[in-house]
Amino acid sequence: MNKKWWKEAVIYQIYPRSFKDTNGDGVGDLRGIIEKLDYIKSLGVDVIWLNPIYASPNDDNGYDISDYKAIMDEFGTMDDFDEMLREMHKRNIRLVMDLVVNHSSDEHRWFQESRSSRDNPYRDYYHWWPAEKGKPAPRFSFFDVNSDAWMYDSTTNAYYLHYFSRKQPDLKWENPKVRQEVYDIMRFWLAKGIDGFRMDAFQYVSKDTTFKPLPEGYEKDIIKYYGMGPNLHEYLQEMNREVISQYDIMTVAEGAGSTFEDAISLVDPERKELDMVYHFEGMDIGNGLGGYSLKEFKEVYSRWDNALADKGWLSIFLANHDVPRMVSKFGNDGDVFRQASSKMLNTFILSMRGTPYCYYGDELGMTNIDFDDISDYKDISAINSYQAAKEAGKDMDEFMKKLNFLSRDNARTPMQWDTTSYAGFTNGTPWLAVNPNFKAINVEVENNDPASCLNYFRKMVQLRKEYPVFVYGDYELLFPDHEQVYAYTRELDDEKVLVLLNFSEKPVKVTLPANVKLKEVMIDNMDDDEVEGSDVNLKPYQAIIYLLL
Ligand code: TEU
Ligand code: CA
Repeated sequence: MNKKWWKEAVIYQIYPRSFKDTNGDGVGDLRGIIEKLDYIKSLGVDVIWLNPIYASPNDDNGYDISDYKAIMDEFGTMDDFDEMLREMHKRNIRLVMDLVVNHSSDEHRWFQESRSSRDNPYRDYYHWWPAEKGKPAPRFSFFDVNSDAWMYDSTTNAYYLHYFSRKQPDLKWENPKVRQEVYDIMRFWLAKGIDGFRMDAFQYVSKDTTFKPLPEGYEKDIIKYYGMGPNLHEYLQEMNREVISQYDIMTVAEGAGSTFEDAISLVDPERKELDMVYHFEGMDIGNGLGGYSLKEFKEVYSRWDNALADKGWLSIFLANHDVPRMVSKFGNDGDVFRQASSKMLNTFILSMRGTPYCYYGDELGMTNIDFDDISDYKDISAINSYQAAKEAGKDMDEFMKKLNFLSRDNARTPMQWDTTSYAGFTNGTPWLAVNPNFKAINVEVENNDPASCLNYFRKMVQLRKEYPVFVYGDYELLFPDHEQVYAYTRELDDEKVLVLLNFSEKPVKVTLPANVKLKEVMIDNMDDDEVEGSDVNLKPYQAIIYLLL
């Protein structure tokens, strides 16, 4: 058992635009985060991961960076940043920043130079395809209306590559100067004392620069064709040698390739690359509108746990800024079951092997928002996919239903602090609508209610901290075919616990195997466990953890 602080940590993810606005412009800011640090500390979490706060024209809310060493004006100043970091460290909270270097903004100085002439010294910082060679073979773009990742630029009669929006040109990692620029950016923030990086879209940075045609249907398996390019490991090992290994930091890759071998290769400590990965398989479950299968959910989490049991480390999360709210997707956000199911899901996240991530607001049981008009949405991916669906003559009712459920804006609505206007997020007009349910779901109300989602979350974090079995213990799945209950044990030395989670709105009885002997309840989201011999009766969405004999 290889102990590490980042394995024992609980991470709290903040989408800064939506957390707390202190100057009335409707946009969250760094001073807002400073103001709320005592609240964050009260959750018991150890690390904050901040979505990008660098200078950006905000085509993709900060994931399009025009200056990696400056703070976005709307978010504050470098002095605010320095103060924020100091205040975090004072409270023993570490800071992990987003490192977005698969692409920059087209407004970054490098790109401005690069596009200005074919012999500019920065030309080779990006991928250019001279038009006299003909149109490059098609490449799918995540955010482009035309789904075309090659954008024609008349200044030099050439196409540039952008996997994301056309304002996010891909950096050319094959150029060693680009890599040195990235290391320089990393050192700049590390010198300030930050504690790690979340590496955005990192699996895509290395490319086969011949850009040959891809087989038909490749876009259905994009990670296989775009991910884990030929030199990725070489770049990571270089980055580790030159930067990462010089500091006591954590590094987490967004995306894990398309096989377990890929995932392990990124985080096998012997290879000296990164510390942990997160995969999309768990998050992609239930992306249809018909709900999801618990059996599949259990199978996916168990398979990933097994694959990384001996080497490497996983991130455990059910939500982030790119997907729906956890309780709306995997729980039940109706009035009756919202609280129970949200506590149940947090019990899951905080009792699995891997580092748990709590997305801001999920400690309160915040839900999806119900937008019905395209003008309500702010996310470039929503707006462009709407445009594309319309042009393709798709069924727009169906499209809007899907968007309503899956849109990234669902998870980006302002944090709900109290019952005053706009949930206490701002004195001005919020950049994105506040969820109308804020009067019931907010920090102030939940602080005062011992049975709230918030207070349960705090209790569950404390439990994880108290018992290392939750961090390091072996995981074993029980009843793999059960369609309502997710049950597993965690075991470390002579400590063994049983986690029972009813994922359904129906009561259910589980009969424990003869070798599982209950000692005592460690936590129960209903404070009411019902045991008869070897049977445990679970209420709808009940979550109980038992210490075993
Ligand atoms: O997202 C990248 C990402 O998650 C997807 O493109 C992913 O590769 C795809 O869904 C696989 O199915 C990151 C950020 O999280 C996101 O907010 C940014 O918009 C994006 O990068 C661009 O920087
Ligand atoms: Ca503000």
